[in-house]
Amino acid sequence: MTTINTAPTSHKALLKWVDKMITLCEPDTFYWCDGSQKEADGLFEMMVERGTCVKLNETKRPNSYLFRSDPGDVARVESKTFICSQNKDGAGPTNNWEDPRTMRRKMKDLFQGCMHGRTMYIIPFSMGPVGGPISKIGVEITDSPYVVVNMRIMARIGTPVLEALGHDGFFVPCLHSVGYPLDGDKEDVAWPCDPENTHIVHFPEERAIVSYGSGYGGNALLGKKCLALRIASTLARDEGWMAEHMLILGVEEPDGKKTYVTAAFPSACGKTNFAMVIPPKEMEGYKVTCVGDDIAWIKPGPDGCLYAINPEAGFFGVAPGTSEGTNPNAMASCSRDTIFTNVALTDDGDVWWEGMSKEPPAHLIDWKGNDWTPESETPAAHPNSRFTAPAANCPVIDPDWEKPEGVRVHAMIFGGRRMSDVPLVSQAFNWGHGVYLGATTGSEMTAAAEGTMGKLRRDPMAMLPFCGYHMGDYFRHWIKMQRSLTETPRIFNVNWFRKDKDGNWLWPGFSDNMRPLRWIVERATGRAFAKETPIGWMPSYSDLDWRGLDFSEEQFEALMAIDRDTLRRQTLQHEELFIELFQHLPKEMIFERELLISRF
Ligand code: TSX
Ligand code: MN
Repeated sequence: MTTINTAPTSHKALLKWVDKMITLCEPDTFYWCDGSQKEADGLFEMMVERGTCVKLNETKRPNSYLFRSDPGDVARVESKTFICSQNKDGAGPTNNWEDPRTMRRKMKDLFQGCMHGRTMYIIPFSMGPVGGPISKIGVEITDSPYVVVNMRIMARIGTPVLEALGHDGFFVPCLHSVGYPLDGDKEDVAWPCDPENTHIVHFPEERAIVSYGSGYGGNALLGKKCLALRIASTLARDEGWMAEHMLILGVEEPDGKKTYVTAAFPSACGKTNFAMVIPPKEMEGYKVTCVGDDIAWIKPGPDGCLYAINPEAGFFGVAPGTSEGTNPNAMASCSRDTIFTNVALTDDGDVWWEGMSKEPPAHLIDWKGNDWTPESETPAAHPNSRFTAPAANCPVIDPDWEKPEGVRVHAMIFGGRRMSDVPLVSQAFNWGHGVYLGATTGSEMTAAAEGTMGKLRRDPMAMLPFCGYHMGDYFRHWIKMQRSLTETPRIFNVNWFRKDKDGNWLWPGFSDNMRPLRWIVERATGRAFAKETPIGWMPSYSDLDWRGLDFSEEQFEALMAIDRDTLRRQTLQHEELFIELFQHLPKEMIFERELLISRF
C-alpha cells in the first residue's frame, strides 16, 4: 500500500475506520484531502487529461468544468435507497428497509477490492460553518475525484475540518465507491459506475452511510441528502432539533427590518428560484437575500426561538429552465467557479441548456457527447442536468448566511404544485394546524411520460424521500418541538401554480411572489390584516401590495377561491396517507383533520 500523504489527524476512531476501509477496498493508493485550491486545480488537471471532463472557456466561464455522466447514472435512485434500522418499523412504510446485518454483509461483498487500480480520497467535511454549534462533521471516503471537487463546493472540506474534529470529536462515516474496479488490464471509462448494483444505504442507529455504484449527485455527494437530511433528521429527532428540506431566505423591508423565512416545496416547484427571488421594482426598498436553497437545520436557541443554518456551502441546482428571466441570481452564481454535469457544450466552450435562451444555438455537443442541432429530437441537456456553484457567488447571498448560530426563523412556508384546489396563500391557525398543512403537502405531477399527469403525489414537508425514520414519528417530532419553544414560527401554505378551467395560469409567479411573501412576513411579525376562513387566515385583496402589477380584484378572487365541497373531499382523502402511518401518527393529526372537516 502506498500513500500520497500521511494522515493529518490523531483521531483514533477515524484512523481505525480509514485503515479498515483501505483493507476492504484495496485501493492502489490513498490521499487525505486538504481542501486547498492547489489540490482542486491538480484534480481538475488530472481529470481533463484523462478525458473525464472538459475545461470551459476561461473568458466566458472562468474556473469551470463540464462532466458528462454515464447515461444510466443521471439521478438519485429512490428504489435503491435503504434505511437499515434494527426494526423495520424504525424506517416506516415509506422507506425501503433491510436488516442492518444482512445489508452490511451485502455491502462488504460489493466493497471487497472495489477500488483496485484507483486512488482512495479521504474527505473530512463540515455541514454548516466549521466549528459552529449547529454544524456536524462527516468524513467521506470515495474513489471518485469528481466527488472530491463537488464536495469542495457543496461543503467545507479539508484541514480546518480535521482541526475542528480534534482527537475524539463526533463524525459520520460516509463510504462511497463508483463500483468499477480496474482489475487485470480493464480500461477506465470517463464516468465509471455500476447501475446494476447501486445501493445508497443509511444506518441511522450507527449514524453511518454507505453508497455503491453511482457517481451522481445525491447518490455520491453524501453530505447532502444522505447526511444533511436522512441521518440528520434522525440526529435531530434524538437531540431535539429539526433537519428540513427547506430553503432559507431573508426579507429586508424599506426601513431595514429583517425577517427570515424557511420554505419546503416538493421537486419541480422552483425552490431555488424562490430562494433568491428579486422583488418587483415597484416594491421599492424590499430586498430578498438567500441563506440557502435546499436544506435547513433548525434549532431552538437560548431564547426559546428557532434558529436556522444552511448546512451546505453551494447550490446543486437543476440547470434546465434556469435563465436570466427566471433566476438571474442563479445565473450569476454559476457564471464562474462552477461544475456542470450533463448540460450541453457550445462551440465556443461555454454551456447551454433548454430554457437558458429562447433560441437554441445552431450547433451544440449534447449531454451524451453527440452533435446536436435545433432539429434534433432529443434534449441537448439532460432534464436533470446540474450546476454545482459556490453560494458565495450568489449576488444576493445573505450577509449572515454563515453565522454559526443561525438566523431567527419567523415563518415557515409549505407549498406544492396544485392546479385547481389550493389558493395562493393562507396562514395556519396555530402550530398544530401548520404541522397538519405540512404533513398533507402534495404536488400534481407534470411529467406526462410517467403516465402520472395530474395525479396528486403526497410529499409530507417535502421529506418523503429524505426522512431517515418513520414518517409518523416525524410528524410527532414536529408536534413535540412546540414544547421546547417560547415562540413558534408562524406556518403558511402557498400555491404559485393555480390554473383556470382553460389551463391559463392564474398567478404570474416569480418576482410577483414577493407580494404574498410581504404579507407572510407582516403576518408573522404581527402586522398585516387577514380574514378567518375554514382553511386558515387569508388576505383580502386590499391586504396585498399591488404596486406595479395590473391584477384585478376578480382575478384575485379566482386565485383565492376555496370550494368547500372540493376541499372537504380532499380532506377526506388525507385518510389514505394517515392509514399507512396510523400506528405512529400523533393524535393531533387526526384531531386537526376532524376540525378541518367540521369547519367545511
Ligand atoms: O420557479 C417558479 N416559480 C417560483 C419563482 C420564484 N416557476 C418555475 C417552476 C418550474 C421549476 C414557476 N412557474 C412559477 C413560480 O412562481 N410559476 C410558474 C407558472 C408560470 C409560468 C409562466 C408564467 C406564469 C406562471 N408566465 C408566462 O409564461 C408569461
Ligand atoms: Mn432538494
